[in-house]
Amino acid sequence: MSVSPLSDDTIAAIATPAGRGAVALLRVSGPDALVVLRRIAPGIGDVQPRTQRLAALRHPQSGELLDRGLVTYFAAPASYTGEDMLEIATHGGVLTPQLVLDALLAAGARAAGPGEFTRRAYLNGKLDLLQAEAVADLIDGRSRALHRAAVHQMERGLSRRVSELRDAIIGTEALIAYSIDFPEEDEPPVPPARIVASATDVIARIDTLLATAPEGELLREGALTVLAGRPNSGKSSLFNALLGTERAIVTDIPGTTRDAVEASVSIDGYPFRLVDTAGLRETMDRVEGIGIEVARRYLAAADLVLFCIELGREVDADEASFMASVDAARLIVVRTKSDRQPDAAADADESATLTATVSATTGAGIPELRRALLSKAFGGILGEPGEAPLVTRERHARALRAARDELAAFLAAMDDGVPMEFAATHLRAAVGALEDLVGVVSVDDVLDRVFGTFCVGK
Ligand SMILES: Nc1nc2c(ncn2[C@@H]2O[C@H](COP(=O)(O)OP(=O)(O)OP(=O)(O)O)[C@@H](O)[C@H]2O)c(=O)[nH]1
Ligand SMILES: [Mg+2]
Repeated sequence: MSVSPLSDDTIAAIATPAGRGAVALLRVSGPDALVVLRRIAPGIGDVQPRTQRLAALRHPQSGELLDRGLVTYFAAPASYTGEDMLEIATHGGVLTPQLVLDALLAAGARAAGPGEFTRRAYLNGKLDLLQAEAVADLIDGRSRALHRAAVHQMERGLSRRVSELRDAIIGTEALIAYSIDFPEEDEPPVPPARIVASATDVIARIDTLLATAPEGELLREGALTVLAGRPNSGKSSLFNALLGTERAIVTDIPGTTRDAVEASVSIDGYPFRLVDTAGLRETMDRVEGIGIEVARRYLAAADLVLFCIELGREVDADEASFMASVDAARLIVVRTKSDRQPDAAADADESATLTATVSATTGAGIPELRRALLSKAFGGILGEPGEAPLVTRERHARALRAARDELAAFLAAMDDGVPMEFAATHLRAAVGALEDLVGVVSVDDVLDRVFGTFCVGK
């Protein structure tokens, strides 16, 4: 963990969102927290750490009474940031918290930037970088699955796993150092095969973690699931059935949906972004043509494509070529309106393509389709969040891949007969990549990226 001198200024922010509410919370952190407090609450008297005091909050210059608030003081280092901190609960609303913040600024505090409290917590060793990101995910997360992953990460699940990998590589370095120290021995004290096996094992463990990355990253935005198919094939009806509300317009007129309609839905706590689109066909209608263009753009970005074809209708050449153009891992063919064809069976599935048969009208097949969506989008990590660490950010995947590449380069160098002490520079680099990931060494631009997206007051 990095050690840095404590900040010399004192920051303040409103930590709760603006708007009507019973209570708002302001936070102050830094060496002058108590000085600032005494200027806005001159009558507060003796302030003990971790006890609350009701205080009259006043503007330090005019002395005007702004509110009565509940003040809690946390003495450094036993606080969220590791610095002297105040939490001041005032009445909510738009004006009161803002006036109290103005008073804090007039009393010598500086307005905090986004994520600055958590940044200080990180710099003071209260959190590592992965935990700080988990705080952001807890705040931003909209799905239960991301929430579970974030709680697990805040409890150091991922940090612990990465530290174990780092320790294993350092162990391999130690084996090498030991071998180099005994150059005269006939038999090397540590067989090279053992060193190779140890590095190979770490690669396998990194790969296990990396395998969660594509799905882990989907937890944040949701799996983009695009409904496509010919006009009138039942896309909007299916969209509504999956959402459980009549969101998209349904008529028997082909070409009803003109623009893409997007909605978020959670299936068993896993997030999906469902998109209903204009039916795909050749058209002279300009508006419909633009809608079809939009549909194609969504399709290019889709994580999953639900391709709708009425049950019992022959698949035509355009549909066949569309299906061939989407890779099977992303494609689910949905045979729709099954209630109209009680006797028809979906064609035998000759390809690897997954087929579902549904009726939006009766709801038949919808639970099965939801399960298919879930396992296609999140199959690799279902049930994982909260139990095993997940890679939920591109930053994590990049660092793990860098570490993996260095380990592979180490093995290749060993294979080429490069002297161990030179090959070992790759191990150092692999350790460095993992340390960047947890934030053992702090690189300013990494910090800016991590904390820049926070809200003020966190
Ligand atoms: N019986 C029955 N009719 C359905 C079902 N799903 C859709 N329909 C009917 O099929 C017609 C077209 O449905 P939509 O959902 O608007 O089809 P679409 O693919 O969105 O059509 P466009 O937006 O024009 O491309 C409507 O008359 C729906 O009532 C179903 O499961 N059963
Ligand atoms: Mg439609």
